[in-house]
Amino acid sequence: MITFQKAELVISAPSKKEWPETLLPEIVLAGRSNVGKSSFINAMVGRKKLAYVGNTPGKTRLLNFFSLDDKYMFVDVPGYGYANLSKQQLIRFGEMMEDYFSERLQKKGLVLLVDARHKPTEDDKLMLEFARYHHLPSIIVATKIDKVKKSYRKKQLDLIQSTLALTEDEVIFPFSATTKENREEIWEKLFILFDS
Ligand SMILES: Nc1nc2c(ncn2[C@@H]2O[C@H](COP(=O)(O)OP(=O)(O)O)[C@@H](O)[C@H]2O)c(=O)[nH]1
Ligand SMILES: [Mg+2]
Repeated sequence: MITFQKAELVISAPSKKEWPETLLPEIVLAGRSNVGKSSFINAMVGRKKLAYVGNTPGKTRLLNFFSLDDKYMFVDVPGYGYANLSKQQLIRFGEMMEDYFSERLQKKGLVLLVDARHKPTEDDKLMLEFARYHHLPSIIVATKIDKVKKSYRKKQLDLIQSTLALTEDEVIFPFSATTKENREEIWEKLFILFDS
C-alpha cells in the first residue's frame, strides 16, 4: 500500500503571489462542493484530517497546496457549484484557475472529481475544457461509488463518460473514501502523471 512519511499543507494561497516557490510536480484536484474532494485527498494520502472535510463556502476561495514527502504536490481547488455565488466571486474563481493553468509550469495533470450518482454539470465540463485547452491530461474520479448499487454502476459510469465526452486517455476511476476502492490503481496513474 502506498503511504507517505510526510504530508502537509504548504499554503492556502489567495492569489498567485502566494503560490509556493517550489518545483515539485503538481496535480490539481477539482470538483463541485460536497463531491468528496477532501475525503478523497485524506483517503489517498492516508491522513484523517489533512484536507478538512466539510469546510464551508467562505473558507474555500483559496488554492491549497499539499506536499507529499517533499516530492509531489496536490493542489486542491475550491469546490465550485455553489448556487449563491456573486458574479464577482465567479469571475475571481475563473481568473484564479486561468492564472494557474496558464502560468504554473510544473502542473502535470487534473483529477476531476464527480459524484458517481449524478450526471456531471456544466461546471464540470468547463473545468475539463480548461484542462484540455491547456493540454493538461485529466483523469476522472467518480466518488461515493459505495452509494451506487452494483447493477447501476455501468449505467452511471457510461453517463459520466458520455456527458463529459471523455477521450480514450481520460480514464474514469470509481472511488469510495469509505472502502478505498481503486486507491492503489489511482495512485499508479497519478505517479505516471507526476513523473511525466
Ligand atoms: N458514502 C460516502 N460518503 C462520502 C464519500 N466521500 C465523501 N463522502 C461524504 O460526503 C460529504 C462531503 O465530503 P467532503 O470530502 O467534505 O466533500 P468536499 O466538499 O468535496 O471536500 C461528507 O459528508 C463525506 O463524509 C464516499 O466515498 N462515500
Ligand atoms: Mg472540502
